[in-house]
Amino acid sequence: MKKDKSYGLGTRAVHGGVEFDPSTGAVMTPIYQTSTYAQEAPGVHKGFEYSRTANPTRQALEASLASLEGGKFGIAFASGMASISSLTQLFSSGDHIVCSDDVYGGTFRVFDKIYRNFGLKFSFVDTSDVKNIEAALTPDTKLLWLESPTNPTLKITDIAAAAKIAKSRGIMIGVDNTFMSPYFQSPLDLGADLVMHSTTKYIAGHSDLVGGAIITSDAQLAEKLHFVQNAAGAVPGPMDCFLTLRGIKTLHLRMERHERNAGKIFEFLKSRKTVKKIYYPGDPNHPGHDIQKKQARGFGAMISFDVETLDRANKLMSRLEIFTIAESLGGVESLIEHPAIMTHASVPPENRAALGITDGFIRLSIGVEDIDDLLEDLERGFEAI
Ligand code: P1T
Repeated sequence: MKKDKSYGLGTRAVHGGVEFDPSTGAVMTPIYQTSTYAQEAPGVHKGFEYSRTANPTRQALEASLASLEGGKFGIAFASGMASISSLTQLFSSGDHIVCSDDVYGGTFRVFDKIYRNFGLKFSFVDTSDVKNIEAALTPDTKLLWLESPTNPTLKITDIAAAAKIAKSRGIMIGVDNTFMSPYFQSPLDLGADLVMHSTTKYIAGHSDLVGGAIITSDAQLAEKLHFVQNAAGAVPGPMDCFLTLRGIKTLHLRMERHERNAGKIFEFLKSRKTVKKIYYPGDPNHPGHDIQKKQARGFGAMISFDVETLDRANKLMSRLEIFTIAESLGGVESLIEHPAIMTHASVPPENRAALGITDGFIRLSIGVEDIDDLLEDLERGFEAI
């Protein structure tokens, strides 16, 4: 299929980037489980030399991801973190990066604990108020890195407004679109230079692999990222690329169901007295609700809430039968987790406290199960507290 933005997202999910296998006509992209490729004579080959550099299954995935995000180039990596890390390797000692303050704990960790040691400088600011972005910029700022919604407090940043600020200063802007998936949000259309995904999550969708990708329409940037992809080598294997492609084919169906279930669960949580605070962009009282409505096509299926104490959080979580206590998100199954102990343990306690990630703070990734069963499960959990 032509990588044509005029096709709907569902059609692009099913067909985007996929060419029938030229040698057999296989409808599904084969798993080219090979590290190397025979050459007729030194330097005479069919475009593939070594699978770190290029692999047909990976190329199909990269084309599919580019199609989904409405970008020209997809560059796949071994994980979401490998994507962020590879991007960061484009910068040099002394460069400054402005990053949303509430990001996935691993993103904070790789910036703070690894790339700081290489002389990169970071400012973590609340980008949901774009004035804070402006205030954090320095003459050395090279990248503005946003998550919207953020993980785990689901803060919303006005991506178009942030892009305008970055563009006016010649600063690159990247958006981690993991929580929304390309189904709900298209940051490139809002002015971002690049979009990143942990494809581990909604894109692959079945909690059976770890992967990542960056999508851009900027040919120069894509070339630089391809260089890092090959030179540093954090590439995904063909089997994982195949599984991701397979997952993508139902992205639109899954996202609709994820979101519908999340809306019902939000209503349920609202009715519970023991819930002190709910974090969900679909909540009309969420401070970023209107921006979310303007810049995205839905609210996603991540909800966080606060039950005030660790004891309550533990009691609630351990009583559940369908929600599994586990890190990660975006798979078909519902997950529940405790960010302070689990996904965001690498964020210093004082930062967590400032963000509201308390000991009673719980994060849900709402799956695609039957909603009545999910509600009954939560009811069971709340009975315990
Ligand atoms: O796990 P990995 O594929 O390396 O992706 C890292 C990552 C990047 N960005 C966001 C927004 C993420 O949520 C993640 C991974 N997050 C979890 C594992 C989690 O439970 O939040």
